[in-house]
Amino acid sequence: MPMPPQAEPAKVALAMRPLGILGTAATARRNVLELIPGIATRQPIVSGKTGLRWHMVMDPESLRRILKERVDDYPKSVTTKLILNPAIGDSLFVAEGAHWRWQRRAAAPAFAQRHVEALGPVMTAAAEASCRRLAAARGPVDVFEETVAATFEVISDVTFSGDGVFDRDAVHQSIDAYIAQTAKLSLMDVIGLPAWLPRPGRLFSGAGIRRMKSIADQAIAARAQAAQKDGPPDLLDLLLDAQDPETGRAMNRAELRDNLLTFIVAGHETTALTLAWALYLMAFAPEVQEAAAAEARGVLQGRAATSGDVGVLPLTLRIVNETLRLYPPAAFLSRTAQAPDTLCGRQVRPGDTVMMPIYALHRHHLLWDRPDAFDPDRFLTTPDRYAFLPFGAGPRICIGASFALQEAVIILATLLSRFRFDRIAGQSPQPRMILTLRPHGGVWLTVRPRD
Ligand code: MNH
Repeated sequence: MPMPPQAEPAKVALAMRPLGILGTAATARRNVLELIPGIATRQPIVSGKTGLRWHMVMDPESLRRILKERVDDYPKSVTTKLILNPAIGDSLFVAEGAHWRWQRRAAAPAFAQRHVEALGPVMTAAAEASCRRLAAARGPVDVFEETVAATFEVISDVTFSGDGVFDRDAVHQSIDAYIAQTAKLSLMDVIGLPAWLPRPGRLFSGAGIRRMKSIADQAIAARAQAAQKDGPPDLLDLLLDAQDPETGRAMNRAELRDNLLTFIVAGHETTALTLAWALYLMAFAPEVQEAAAAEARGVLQGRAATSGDVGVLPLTLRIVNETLRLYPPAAFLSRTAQAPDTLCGRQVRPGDTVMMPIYALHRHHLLWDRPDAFDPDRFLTTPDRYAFLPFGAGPRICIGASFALQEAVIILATLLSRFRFDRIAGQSPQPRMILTLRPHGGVWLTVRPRD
């Protein structure tokens, strides 16, 4: 049955009036994104005080200053580190200064274009496996659950490929439990809500994390002892060989493990979300889905996509970019200012929290035409560099961006070439931020094979 057309895909109800401290706490528990004032999509900066002084910055020039020109004055927020430290130590994602720099230099070659391309077959195999699961499904499918399965397969294969000791399910469960337990409280701290307000789940048990670490440790030890392994080098091989080109320092076992876990945590749910929101948008805009399916079928002729196809699937890539604009998985980045500064004429003091609500930046009325509408063709022209920040920018830009884009295009094109995805009446995912921007309620779609 045809669905009545809807003007805009799912969006967050931004705050239309000041929330006060208790209102802020209640909202933060439900959905951190609802703390963003509606005016953040119309003004370049919004400042306030909820215990701490904070600024939400949506002005591209100021974002360039924070992320690039004065990056040392704006380290990642204290809270970001508190949340992530127990799981991933002082790895690449959270380290600062010299300790960050040498890890970045050491890890960079592993994410160079030719290595990412060499990992293509793992992504193609995951796309094939996903097609097999979808072909066997009866009735509605939560495609987010499916894309998480696919991207977790990719990330575990490229980190611990061929290691029997690596227990995928156990690691996956530990990560999920950790995120569920720690995430919601995080933003309450970022905006400086008083400590007496109850935080959900503060007293989480570290058992899951200890288990995850010990599984990774065993896999690393096994690999370090193993003789030559078959196939192209994976991320573990590359990190085992990695050295800081300037100092020659290599990673010790704990640093290796923390960084591999960082890649697993940072690299699978984000890409799964991109794919799930993209499939939701395809069901929402069937004409775009038909065009993308035609593109994929023309290029692939029945086979699954490979890294070599990414350059000849331009509509698929535009869809991925437009999905990252409307539903950026990292919807909210934050920093703690170290030095006095002026942003958009506002005074910033040391200790102020500087938030970059990527969700609001990507739907800003001064930067985008019809910002809430789904229109992949807006990416026929390149947007302002600092108006589109799904992967951040500057020296701390996502190290896995081209890995993620290649993976998303390979899996999306393969799925669209073989299946049609349709909405189900009454089912619409709500974007909610729990560390990442997730579809609350899942993305339930009907999935039908194409002849
Ligand atoms: Mn990723 C940093 C988004 C996929 C590993 N990632 C970042 C940042 C954003 C981001 C935004 C910068 C955060 C900040 O400045 O505060 N990452 C994404 C998105 C996807 C993604 C939207 C998928 C889509 N990321 C991946 C993949 C990997 C990965 C895949 C690895 C396999 N990301 C990282 C690491 C960092 C990072 C590591 C930290 C880099 C640094 O600080 O030097």
